[in-house]
Amino acid sequence: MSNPSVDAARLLGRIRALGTIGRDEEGRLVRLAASDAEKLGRDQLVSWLRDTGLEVAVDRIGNVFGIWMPEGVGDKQPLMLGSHIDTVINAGIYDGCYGVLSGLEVIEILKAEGFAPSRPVAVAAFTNEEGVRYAPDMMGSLVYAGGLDPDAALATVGTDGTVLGDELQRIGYAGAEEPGFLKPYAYIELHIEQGPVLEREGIPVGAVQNLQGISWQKVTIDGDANHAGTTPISMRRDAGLAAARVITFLRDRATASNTPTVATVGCISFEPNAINVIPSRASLTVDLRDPDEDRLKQEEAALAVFLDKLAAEEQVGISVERLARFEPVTFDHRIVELVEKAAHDRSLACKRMTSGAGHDAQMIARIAPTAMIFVPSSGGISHNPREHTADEDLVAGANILLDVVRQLAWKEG
Ligand code: HGY
Ligand code: MN
Ligand code: MN
Repeated sequence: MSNPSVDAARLLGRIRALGTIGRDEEGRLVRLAASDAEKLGRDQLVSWLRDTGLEVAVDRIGNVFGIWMPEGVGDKQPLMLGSHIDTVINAGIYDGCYGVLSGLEVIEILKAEGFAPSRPVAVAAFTNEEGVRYAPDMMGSLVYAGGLDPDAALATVGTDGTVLGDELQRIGYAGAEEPGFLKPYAYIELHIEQGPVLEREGIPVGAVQNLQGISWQKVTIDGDANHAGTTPISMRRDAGLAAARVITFLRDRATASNTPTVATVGCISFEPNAINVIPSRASLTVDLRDPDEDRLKQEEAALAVFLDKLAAEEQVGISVERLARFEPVTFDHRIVELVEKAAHDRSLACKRMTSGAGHDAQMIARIAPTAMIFVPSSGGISHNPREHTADEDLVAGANILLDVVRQLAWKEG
């Protein structure tokens, strides 16, 4: 069987085209889950899925599937590819979209080449992978994998006060299928690395063997509003100061730890948020990650102890709400080895690695053998409009996905 390759122009063209959809008035890419902007992206994807002759299905949490179901294989579990097309705020154009569009491209090229699959092949775009509007992240794939009740997920209230289920109805993507309706034979996700490792080592392909644990918490600090000019420092119950101490505590601890632990305060807000008023309330989010579950638990425990101490010292009230918690995941070594072999057969260097970012693969690994393929991120930058991957790396990654899919799901036509 000849070694087909993807249609580079078609794949790159679709990535760029999807990247133009969901821009705000400042030109930023903001395709938040179940928003009007994301609806436009979903509609474009569905149009491409239909143009490729795939059956389109949408489940109750809005996960979108394009399914290739040739004659005679309908009784087999499908091989599933995919990722997500929702984005963060002011995003790059590759995160998630690259994996969905490469999955579509792989199916399209194999159909065109006349291959007869031994099983159906589906490409998925999972709802709310980013978790920016509705927590937790990877929500659509988590529900799909049975890790979160669909009705509970649909009832989630977003940072903007909207309810996910209402928004999915409103944009026309509250589907009928029960999440989990297709039980994958295996799942492979192609994604940009979003970190600096592959580029720094000059390696074009990452065979992702595991993914680190994630802990998301919202911390609310309550002090007293008071006059910025008249209130002596000794009399202040300053929620803003306390919030700043949380941020420096997390950074100092991560820096001193000599471990892969990372900590991020990505959101912070003050009330009443006035230049001459000592903040009465500070709300902040804490994102802790570590490949080792015990260490991640230790970091969570250390933060809890620090918050108690801080509350006493600053005479503030502190409450914590858990937003997401996912343990580290190890992927299927057989698929990881297929990725390595596919890279070798195309004379591409390949490195086994850990994913620092969360991905839908982390959830689907609960119900099927799963692995990921990474390609380099220029400067290790992601969740940023400067996110970039060289065209040749994008095409090489899609060809690795193509080869792994052929290994897993095809007999020659
Ligand atoms: O948070 C993450 O790692 C992913 O981008 N949702
Ligand atoms: Mn992603
Ligand atoms: Mn992301």
